[in-house]
Amino acid sequence: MSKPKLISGDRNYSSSSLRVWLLLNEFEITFDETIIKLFQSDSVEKIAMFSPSLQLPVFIHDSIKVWDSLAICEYINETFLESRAWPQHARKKAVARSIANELHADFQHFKKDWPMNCQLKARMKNSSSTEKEIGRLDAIIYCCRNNFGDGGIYLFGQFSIADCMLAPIAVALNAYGANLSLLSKKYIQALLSNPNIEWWLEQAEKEVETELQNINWEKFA
Ligand SMILES: N[C@@H](CCC(=O)N[C@@H](CS)C(=O)NCC(=O)O)C(=O)O
Repeated sequence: MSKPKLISGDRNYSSSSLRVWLLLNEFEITFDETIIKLFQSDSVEKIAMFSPSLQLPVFIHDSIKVWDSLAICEYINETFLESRAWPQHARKKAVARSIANELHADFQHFKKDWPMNCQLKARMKNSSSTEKEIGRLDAIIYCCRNNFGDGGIYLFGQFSIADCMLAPIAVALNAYGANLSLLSKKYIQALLSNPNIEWWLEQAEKEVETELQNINWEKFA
């Protein structure tokens, strides 16, 4: 099988790229990577060379191009992993897929108000809509760990695509000091101690931060 290529955004900001990158690294799939810096005057032009949606990540394998993080994770799961990236049990798998899709499609207030920025340690102001979504995120983590977490530290015990989808959200929840249940906090600490995520965060720390407008945050004293 030929070596695939991932086109991703910079480590500090590209939440969707983290999801795919994490899956590839966790399952030790060899790949080449090109990183395009987001929020620059030429970012769109550079992304357009690879991505029909004008968004990253994009995954290129043989003559196949896949975009959108969850679609890429599914492609990797089918093509490289013989479906090992979802839980094997039908009930667990059904819930894991529901969670992954929900994390991908919903939480618009949270994603806007609490965007992943690996370099920030801040206390974010909450709107009631964001607060409600954080409550739902807490419930998702709590229920998965409580009902399906046996046999490992991840949402469904063993590492799965659901953890990839949650990873950038976990970075934000942790960085911005979300009020969560103990079980959810423990999971987030375990996920953020994953060596691949630690490596990503170290790399993000080294990137030059882009001046972003409209992020309403107060640095911890
Ligand atoms: N649904 C897409 C969302 C991708 C997305 O929002 N990508 C951002 C980076 S994380 C992007 O490419 N932004 C560049 C832009 O919008 O100009 C996915 O999950 O892959």
